Amino acid sequence: MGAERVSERLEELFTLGKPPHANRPGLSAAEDRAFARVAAWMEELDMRVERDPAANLVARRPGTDPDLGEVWVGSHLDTVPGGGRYDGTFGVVGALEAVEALGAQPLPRTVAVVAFRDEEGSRFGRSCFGSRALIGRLEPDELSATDASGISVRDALARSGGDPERVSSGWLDPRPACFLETHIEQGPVLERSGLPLGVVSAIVGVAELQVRISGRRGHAGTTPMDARADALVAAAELVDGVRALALSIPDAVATVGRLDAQPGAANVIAELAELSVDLRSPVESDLDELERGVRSLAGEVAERQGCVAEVRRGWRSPPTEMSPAVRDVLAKAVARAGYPIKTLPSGAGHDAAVMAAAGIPSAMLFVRSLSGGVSHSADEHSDRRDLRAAIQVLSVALSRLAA
Ligand code: HGY
Ligand code: MN
Ligand code: MN
Repeated sequence: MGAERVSERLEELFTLGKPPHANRPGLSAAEDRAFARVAAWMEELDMRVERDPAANLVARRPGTDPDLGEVWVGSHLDTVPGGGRYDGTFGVVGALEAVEALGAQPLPRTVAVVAFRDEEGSRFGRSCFGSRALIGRLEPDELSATDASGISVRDALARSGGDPERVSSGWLDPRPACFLETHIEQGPVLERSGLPLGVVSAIVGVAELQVRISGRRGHAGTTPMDARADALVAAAELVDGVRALALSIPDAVATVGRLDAQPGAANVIAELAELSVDLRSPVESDLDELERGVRSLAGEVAERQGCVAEVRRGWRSPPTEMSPAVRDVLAKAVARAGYPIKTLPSGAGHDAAVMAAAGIPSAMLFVRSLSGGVSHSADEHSDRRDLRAAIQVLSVALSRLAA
């Protein structure tokens, strides 16, 4: 029971998407398989399992007083390409374990375990699809966005059992009383501190941009160097400039994770370069400065190379404080389990930031990531004893919040 079963389940889900690492893109058949397995585990707990219009899973352990706001706990089941065993997945599988550890004690509030769809956003370019849909924050063009093979969110959502006609309206009624998410830290702080658990103070602000640089296609051999409009050269200058911009702002980070050049032939000058730019800062004004900087830089480098740049914002989540009241319940549960209380910010984005943005008091419990905190990698690893500690603390916190 407990951490042993959680580790087995994490391993089983890990193999659902072409090992040797996890590949469960949002709204994909692999993510669907993970959702089906988790739904079965929820049903084994006699929970009332529902799928909402975003194809999120919500499983309820009924409380004795249905008029009281529900306590929600959960995370996501999708992964980045080549992801690990724990990111998101532990937050759902561990939550089920924590609910089971509640036993049969009657609690006034219903406890709901939620698995959100497509938190990573790797496939369609926007993060937290499932939780944003829940709170009614999808972008106007969200359903028409397509993946690299031209499949739209609308079609993928329908295939995954969601309802494209109802997904844009939001359905946060009745509103949960609070939301808890347990997640691996994905960083080195807890490991360096020698601590198994941490309570998150705030979640970093994230802005996801897409940059499109248009140049002029030409022959690699016959086009003089001073007669080119090379989109890939402009993109290369932009990648370097984005890095320099982040280095100039304390605590900011910026990443160009994807760069596609067309036509992508060795002997043709690139006519088009498309880049993803992921910007993060714990300070809202710095996130604004980062975004302004990227926009002006894109224009400059494009002009220098005789190209044209377009910058589009995919999604933005402001820096988000966690609820002091819910954090305090978590902290007391950590202390009661005999661990020091370590508070730390999250450099990763999470569904908890979306829930908090909707005004739902939210908090996060971090589990130590080992190996320097490596994540978004098959090398992601957390110790079974730390998982056990997180499940124990989460269960105590749930029993307090549902009382
Ligand atoms: O990118 C993130 O911070 C999260 O893993 N989606
Ligand atoms: Mn992630
Ligand atoms: Mn995650």
